[in-house]
Amino acid sequence: ASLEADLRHALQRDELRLYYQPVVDAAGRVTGVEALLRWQHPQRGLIGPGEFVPQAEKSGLIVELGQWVLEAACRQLVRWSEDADSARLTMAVNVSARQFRHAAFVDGVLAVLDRSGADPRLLKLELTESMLVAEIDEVIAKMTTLKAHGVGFSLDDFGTGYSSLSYLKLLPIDQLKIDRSFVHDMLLTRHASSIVRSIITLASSMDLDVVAEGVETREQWSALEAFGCHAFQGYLFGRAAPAAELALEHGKAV
Ligand code: G
Ligand code: G
Ligand code: MN
Ligand code: NA
Repeated sequence: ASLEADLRHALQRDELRLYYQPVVDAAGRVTGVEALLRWQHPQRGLIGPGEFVPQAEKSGLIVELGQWVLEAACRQLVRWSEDADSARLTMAVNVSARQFRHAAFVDGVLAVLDRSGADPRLLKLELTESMLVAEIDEVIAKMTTLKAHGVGFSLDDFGTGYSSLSYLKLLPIDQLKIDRSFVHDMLLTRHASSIVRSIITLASSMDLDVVAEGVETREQWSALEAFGCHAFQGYLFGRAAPAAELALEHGKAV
């Protein structure tokens, strides 16, 4: 069967899974997670999003798939809210371009929040720069409606796209996520190091939070900290894992 047909069945057969990667503060305490989609394929085993999200974008199935991700993420938020140790954890959810542009996107997010009872202030939607440049008025309108309900927005993979600073100013963004390619190179090249420093300075001057992605070493962690970054994600702190395997006590040091 084609991947497309398989993926459609995956939704019906409940083969999709959310894995969660921790986001930590300066002390290495978990403050939230990013939800990362996986497909538990009956024959092929665990499949990463790189192998099926682009295809789902092309076919339009991403709309349904993205809605499933939001549902599952919000249900998990509610489960965590029932335990004092995990009650304030934030949940970042990746949103694809086609999903965001869909006319029913805002209503879909609000419906999931309503049905699940999840706290909208704990939900952060990750958008990428490239999806925000076209039809900017509509983009701003959608973001503004969701923000009015408390939902936050991050710009994912920041620095790799095309966004101009004037767009950045127009968009009601809360957070920039420094792309992991810059973090990877920041102690190897001055070029990457100055890009990282510039993003942190930019975020600070625009009153945006900043998260460094792909932190793999203590040296990167310290350098980022010295530049003024106080939120981190990466293998140093933990890989994405099913909820049951995460050590998520709020305040637990790495
Ligand atoms: O988990 P992994 O590191 O393999 O993720 C690879 C890419 O897939 C990342 O760029 C991530 O943004 C994307 N991705 C992961 N989960 C989702 C999801 O639920 N929806 C969308 N649209 N993209 C996702
Ligand atoms: O594009 P996005 O940030 O949504 O994708 C997250 C991706 O980054 C996932 O595929 C995840 O597995 C990967 N990732 C997370 N932490 C690290 C890390 O420390 N190093 C590397 N190389 N990849 C990471
Ligand atoms: Mn992301
Ligand atoms: Na990213």
